[in-house]
Amino acid sequence: MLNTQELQQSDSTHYLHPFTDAKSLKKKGARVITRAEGIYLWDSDGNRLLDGMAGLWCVNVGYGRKVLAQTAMRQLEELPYYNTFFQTTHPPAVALSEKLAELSPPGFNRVFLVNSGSEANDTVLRMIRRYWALMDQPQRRVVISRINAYHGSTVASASMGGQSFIHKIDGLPIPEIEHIEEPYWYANGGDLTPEEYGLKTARALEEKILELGENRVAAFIGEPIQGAGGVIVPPENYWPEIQRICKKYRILLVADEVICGFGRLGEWFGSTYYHLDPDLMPIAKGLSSGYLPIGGVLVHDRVGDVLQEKGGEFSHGFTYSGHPASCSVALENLKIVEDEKLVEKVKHETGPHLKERWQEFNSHPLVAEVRNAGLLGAIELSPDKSSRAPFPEPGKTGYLCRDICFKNGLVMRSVKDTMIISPPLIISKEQIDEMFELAWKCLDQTSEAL
Ligand code: PXG
Repeated sequence: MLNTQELQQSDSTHYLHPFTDAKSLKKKGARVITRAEGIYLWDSDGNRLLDGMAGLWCVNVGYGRKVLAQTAMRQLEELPYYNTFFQTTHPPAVALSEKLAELSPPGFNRVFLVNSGSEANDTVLRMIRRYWALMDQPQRRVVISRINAYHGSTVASASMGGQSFIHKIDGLPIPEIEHIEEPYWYANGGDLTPEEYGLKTARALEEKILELGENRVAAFIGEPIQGAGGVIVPPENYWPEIQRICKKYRILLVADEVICGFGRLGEWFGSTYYHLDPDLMPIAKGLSSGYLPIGGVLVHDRVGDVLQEKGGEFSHGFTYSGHPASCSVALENLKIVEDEKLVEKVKHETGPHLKERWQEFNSHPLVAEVRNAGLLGAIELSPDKSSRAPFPEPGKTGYLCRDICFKNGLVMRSVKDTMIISPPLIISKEQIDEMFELAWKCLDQTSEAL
């Protein structure tokens, strides 16, 4: 086995990292993670880290689940691969689809399986357009999304995403994708109350629909809580108003459940948490807790019946759609979530405990706002608590704090100057306390360093 330095050397020579400045990484050398157990990671020098991000918002059942490894092994021995194209199926794809129909809100009886959240959202775009073509309204092609949304990194999903630094690179978005203001009261709400701002940002959807012409609009897409954008918990009245507008203009509502799905908010779906009635729900991450890549689009009967009954081929799919090993592992992962009552645990035990502890950050001099829901949390850092003022160099303090967290054995991510967490759903109350105390210490050290 190579030592840390050799690994870093080889890594920077041969491996191009996602969302990374390769030049600066070459100077520093990548952090090398070698093993994990429960909510903890270990690096190649033996340092332990509390993983406050569950990998990338995905390792919901925690690390080291032997049963998931054994399930993959058994499936790989029995049927390592077969496709689900050309009128073929296999037991793992059938079993997982049936299970997802059982766990999903009423009316969601079908799923289209893919390998990631990005593929799920590309599928969403094509499915929406196929639906409207079958409904004899092919001119309904525009999808409305939000500034600072994250829906993936493929061309279509990045177009639906609303991060301008991503769009700039490639001349995105592709045509017929529009963006409206996000419900980010802390950063953009100014003197409005959160409720006034919630209504304003939701009404932006109606304005956009009227501007485009209602018969051109196919769908609205949003994450129940924006994750990568900075754990943006919308004002209470935001989603009810969005839902009302979608129903009024009969446009499809797509709830991107890639992060919020499978218990993150103490419900099986973020849509349930917000009492939404979506038409499509892209899923990934917590579906398999990241043990193998898999995603999907959950389809409400309102859309699924049309796709099935009207006939004709949906010319879309991936070699590994419904991969047998991924399906088997996802199914076993969902069994763990059910058997260990992880969704209920987040709702009644760890979610409320995190909320209580997280509120304490309000008294920290560097913190201007805290937000949380279920096992998602955000801390807004500011040089002036009372005015919610940004730092003169946005993002620098967040980076500083993130590096201090790593040094202290905590993975807490920064999005500009917002610190965010999304720990594994197995985290205990005592471990939440440990995470909180570590985070507090890191905020203190950040203050001192400033
Ligand atoms: N939708 C949402 C809401 C996501 O958060 C995707 C789709 C795309 O999923 P895939 O599996 O294609 O990555 C995501 C992914 C970050 C970060 O830095 C977030 C994601 C991925 C990578 C990094 O917060 N979210």
